[in-house]
Amino acid sequence: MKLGPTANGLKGTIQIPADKSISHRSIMFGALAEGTTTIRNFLRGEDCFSTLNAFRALGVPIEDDGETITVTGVGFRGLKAASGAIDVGNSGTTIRLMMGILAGQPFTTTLFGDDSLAKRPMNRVMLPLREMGARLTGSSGSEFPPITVSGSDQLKPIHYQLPVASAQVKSAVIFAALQAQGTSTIIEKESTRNHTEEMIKQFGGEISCAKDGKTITVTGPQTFKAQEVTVPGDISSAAFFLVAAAITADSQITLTNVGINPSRTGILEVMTAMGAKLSMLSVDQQNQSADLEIMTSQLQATTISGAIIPRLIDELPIIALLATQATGQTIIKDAEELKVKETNRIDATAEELKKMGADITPTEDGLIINGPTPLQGAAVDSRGDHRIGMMLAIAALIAKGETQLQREEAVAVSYPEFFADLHTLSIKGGK
Ligand code: SPQ
Repeated sequence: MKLGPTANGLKGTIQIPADKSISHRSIMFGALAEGTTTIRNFLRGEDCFSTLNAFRALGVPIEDDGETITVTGVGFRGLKAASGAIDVGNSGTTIRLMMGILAGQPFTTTLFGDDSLAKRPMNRVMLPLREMGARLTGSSGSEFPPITVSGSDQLKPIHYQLPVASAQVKSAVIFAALQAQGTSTIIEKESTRNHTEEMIKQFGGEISCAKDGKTITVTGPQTFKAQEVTVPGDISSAAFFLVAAAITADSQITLTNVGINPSRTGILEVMTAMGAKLSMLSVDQQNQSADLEIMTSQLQATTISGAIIPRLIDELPIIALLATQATGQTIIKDAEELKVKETNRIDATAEELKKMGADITPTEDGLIINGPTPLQGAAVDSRGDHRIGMMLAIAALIAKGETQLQREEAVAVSYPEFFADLHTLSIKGGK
């Protein structure tokens, strides 16, 4: 796909698509609840359809009228063995959270995905689930998908200290603990997104989180009651346009209904610290959402490390682009988890942005970026990673000359309307 610089900046208002993490979990909790759950504003991205189809394969009736998803819950004891292996595509969230759910089921399931998923580490989930009594094996004895889960309806509770800061590992262990006999304690390395915990409460279950924010206690077995869920917009998708408006001249945009769960808002803190003219309007505390307004900004470099990293982990590629336009040296560290995402996002970000002239150096656990640096159009590649693809499309807006983006279709994993929204903001001045 050919992309060029914006002529007159970005203007207008768009509604950001639904949160991917919450959309996955709303199908899961709907399936595991008793009664009929309705999901409005479900993310119509490929990853979330992987979860939806996986639960259909496990015997859960799910209707989609194009607007609302209706899940007829079967409860933890109502899932049925699938007739074949389940394809979860590109979705790490689907495979890891489902491993936790399937660990407590008295049948065997095989989960597989695309070439990218086949390289993502699964020991982080398999080890605690084995300790709880489930049998899990990876491809040819490895830790990589396809993963075969032979569950047990006699799971033991666990006391588990997470070796990595990962909401997916935490969630998988929580899903297994909800089916175990007794009380499990899960201790996080750093606090990560808490959508699983929030949804347990929303669906009538119980889970407690100690004041330190890192120690979770959950007692099984539990049952859930069906709910009406409305998914807020995804701050990880909003991030691309927040950065786009901040770094392009003559821009002022508003992104409506963006989720502002505090476990996800690290990007807003970093952008504000860097000098971005960013304001939060119409805050809806009940639904944890707000409209975000942003305009062209003078940016200063910063250092990003420690506890904030899990609160902006998926935004680091687009933050790296932001840093190429900030004055001074930006240092990103403690982000080694980026190496095991859909691509090695440390290498992918550095190598692709270097092709456009950025001064960016990969390190063992992050990136060092010097700015401001003018970018030039180049032939760049999403490498099949949706977040790398969207970051490069935003880079093209400020690059001199034409950018040729390869494998742009990867954006459909989390943001199918991305190019349409980009067009709306660049050409038409908003919907
Ligand atoms: O689902 P997937 O492919 O793992 O998605 C990513 C993404 O960029 O969309 C990561 F590649 O987001 C993860 C996120 O990085 C979604 C997620 C969740 O919904 O629980 C948690 C994070 O992953 P992790 O490994 O830190 O738990």
